[in-house]
Amino acid sequence: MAGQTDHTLRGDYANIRPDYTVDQDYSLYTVAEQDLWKRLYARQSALIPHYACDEIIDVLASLNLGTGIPRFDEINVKLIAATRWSLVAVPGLLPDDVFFTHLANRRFPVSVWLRTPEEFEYIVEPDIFHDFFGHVPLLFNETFADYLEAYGKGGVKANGLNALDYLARLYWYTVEFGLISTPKGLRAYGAGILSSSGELPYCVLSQQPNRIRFDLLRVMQSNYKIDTFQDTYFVIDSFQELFDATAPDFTPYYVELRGRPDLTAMARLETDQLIKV
Ligand code: HBI
Ligand code: FE
Repeated sequence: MAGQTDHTLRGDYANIRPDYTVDQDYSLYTVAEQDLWKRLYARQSALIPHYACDEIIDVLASLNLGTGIPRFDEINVKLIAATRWSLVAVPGLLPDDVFFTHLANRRFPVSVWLRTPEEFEYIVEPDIFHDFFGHVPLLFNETFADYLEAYGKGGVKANGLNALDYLARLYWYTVEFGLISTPKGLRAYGAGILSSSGELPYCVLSQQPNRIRFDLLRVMQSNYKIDTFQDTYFVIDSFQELFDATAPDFTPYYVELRGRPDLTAMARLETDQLIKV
């Protein structure tokens, strides 16, 4: 999950290492939390076949996450073998520079805590269910895994160029809320969508939101909202397209963006290639 939180952070930051990682102490999860995980998993996996892209459907089937809260070290054996990424346990949201540095080293930060039953339908901050169910499957896709490493390296650089807002938008409209065109129609690949019961059908079926062909500068120019369904989704044709679009050095893009007005999440431009559902 991206987006900053203006209240005190959820999670226990008392025992973090210098890189903000902690240990996943599996014995701390209660029977009630194991049950909540299974209910969350059952709810989302019923929606996945209809609305998620095949890459996610196939990996989820292979990971068998439905039997209980996953053990990071067990998943890491498979993940490292697949794409050389690994999961690191964290207490929750990390400072941008820490987060980017992990991504730049093919480490994905996963929160160790699970939401409360009252948050079954919706949660603002990334809990272990959002991070695992939403983000982990695509880390097994080589092209997306390379994109995310390149994104992290770009983030480390952007930090110095005071361009984090632009990169946060790119993360939001791809990693968190991205859509992809497939022969079966539009499908979701963004983690914020995949872990949401309401937004997963909404993002590909509703007439309400804009759906715009992915354009890097257009994405980085666009604001977003963190606590409602999206007003706009950006649609890629392939993960390769995403990787290629973000391969060049971003410095000239930041110069170009500073000359453009920020756009609201609902904005539409004459130059937008709108996609109808
Ligand atoms: N920290 N643990 C965690 N997970 C995130 O998704 C995350 C973060 N810190 C910063 C952040 N995301 C956003 O600023 C991204 O847009 C970079
Ligand atoms: Fe996320």
